[in-house]
Amino acid sequence: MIFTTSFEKHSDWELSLKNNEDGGEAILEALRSLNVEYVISSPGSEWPSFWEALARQKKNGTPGPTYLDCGHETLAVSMATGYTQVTGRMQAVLLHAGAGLLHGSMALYGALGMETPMLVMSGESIGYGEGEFDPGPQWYRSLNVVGGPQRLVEPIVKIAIQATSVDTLYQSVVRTGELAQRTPRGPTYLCVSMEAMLEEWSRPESMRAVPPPPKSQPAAADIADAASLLAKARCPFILVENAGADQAAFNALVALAELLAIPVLDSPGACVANFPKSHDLYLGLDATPYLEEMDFALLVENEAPWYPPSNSPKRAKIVTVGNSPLKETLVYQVTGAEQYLEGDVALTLRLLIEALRQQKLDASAIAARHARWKAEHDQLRQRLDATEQKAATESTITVPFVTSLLREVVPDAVYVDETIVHARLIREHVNWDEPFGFFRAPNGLGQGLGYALGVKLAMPKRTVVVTIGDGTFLYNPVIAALAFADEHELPLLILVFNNAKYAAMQYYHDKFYPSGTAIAAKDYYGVELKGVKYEQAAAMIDGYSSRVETPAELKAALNEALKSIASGKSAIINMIMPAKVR
Ligand SMILES: Cc1ncc(C[n+]2csc(CCOP(=O)(O)OP(=O)(O)O)c2C)c(N)n1
Ligand SMILES: [Mg+2]
Repeated sequence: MIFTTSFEKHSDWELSLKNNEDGGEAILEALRSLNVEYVISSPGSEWPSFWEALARQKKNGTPGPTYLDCGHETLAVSMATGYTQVTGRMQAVLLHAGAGLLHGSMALYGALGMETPMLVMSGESIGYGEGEFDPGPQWYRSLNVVGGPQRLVEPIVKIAIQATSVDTLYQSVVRTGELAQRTPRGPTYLCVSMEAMLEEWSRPESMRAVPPPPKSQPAAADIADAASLLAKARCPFILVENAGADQAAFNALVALAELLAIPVLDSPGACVANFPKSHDLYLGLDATPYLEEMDFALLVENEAPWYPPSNSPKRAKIVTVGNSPLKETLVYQVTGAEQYLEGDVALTLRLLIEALRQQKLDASAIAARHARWKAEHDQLRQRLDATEQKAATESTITVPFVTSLLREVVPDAVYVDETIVHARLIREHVNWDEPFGFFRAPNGLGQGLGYALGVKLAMPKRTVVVTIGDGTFLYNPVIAALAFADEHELPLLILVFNNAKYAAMQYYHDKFYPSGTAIAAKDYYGVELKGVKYEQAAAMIDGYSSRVETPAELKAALNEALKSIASGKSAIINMIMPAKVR
């Protein structure tokens, strides 16, 4: 029993609390100053003063952030990541003490890797009920964290700090939020004491509107150097991983590619849509065939372009464009870059375009290059089309079949992918010509549904299709995600790619032990999945559910699922897939 009689007891101190503005108001005011739109929370007993401030906000009609409760911290954090990935705008996440931080930690680490700005807070008690203020015995008996909760998240956030006085609360929240938005962006954590939150707050005389973080750009001389080399290159390539979540960067990349007829390769790990797939210069995911010939590689927000890491193009001049290309989150990183153009991607690319326009460009060489890569692009397209046509004639459900059907039935789809062995085929076959058509969930299984809800929150009119492995579905907070989707009318169309196994585990076991005992005896560990009726989770929220075993059934199921989505109810289709990836 954590709570005791203190539930009943109201001390004189508590009774003396009036409707004064306190630390809860200081936090809310700071979030207003930071232009936070959503406070995404997984609640805890430290937050009553913040909730009081929210209740006052509503009662007084004061503009300010909208509060959203989630039943799981992974959901709260990954939802904030998804929302910010689309909008570019930092949000706040309120968790509970140390426990909530630990539950949310995988998603926080995901946000750090994706450089998603996020202001994270949770509380502590510093008096443990010894003075007049009774925070509740749970803060003494079970929520004690030696060194403070910030210690638990220090390695997975940019900075983890503490505010223990109401007098420093407003500025501490503002500063922690500003720090999250500075390069490299990422989650920042502030521990707030309950004693500070319940103390009366005197508003600072002046509260500044917090300026947006400035954008930086490379020096003109560096741009000029890179432009002159690029103009002379005979076989330049652009390799991009994570630039397309900014419309301006997406547009600038197209403009640069077109100016010189530079083909564009997406990274196999790209987590956003970076370049129009139907563009003549789009060449897919595989850089290997071009490494020999490449004489200039422009890496755009591309942190790990080659694999193995030293397998870089040996004749190419490698130039990196990105906000912070040397990643503090990687133990080992080899890009081969000889020049860094560090700064905002859209600004940098536009500067490069301007500088190139000053150069004498060889129009006939550019036209020839365009023709060559267009032919290569057309071949890629034909290969993909042929695979889809063949898939339509088969008796099992395959990725090319699913993606081509989705294109027809759900033309406005935004994809959030959290599959494993199917991921590469999905990336190849899903088409987009605009940014925000495709997202890969952050690393660490279990974030896909939360991330998708964040994307849906940012683009409520689009149909968000989650493609997810059967094993990965197990790792997600499915109940909490469906409940949230239902409460806030943010329905998801969830497609479970069910191969009845953790196929990735089997793949590596077979690769390392091709003549081993497991393969011979068919005795695998960490592989088989019994496969419960995943689709029936939708029944909890009266959503649509279907188990689909043959290609012929899928179209009708998708259409029913769309009706469910139109009425605000999520839908789950459990697609039975062959064991072999196709
Ligand atoms: C939190 C977490 N735990 C474990 C893993 C290891 N892991 C990577 S892929 C995978 C299997 C996922 O299974 P499924 O979604 O069915 O995809 P499949 O391998 O069948 O394509 C596991 C367990 C991980 N990446 N993250
Ligand atoms: Mg599987």
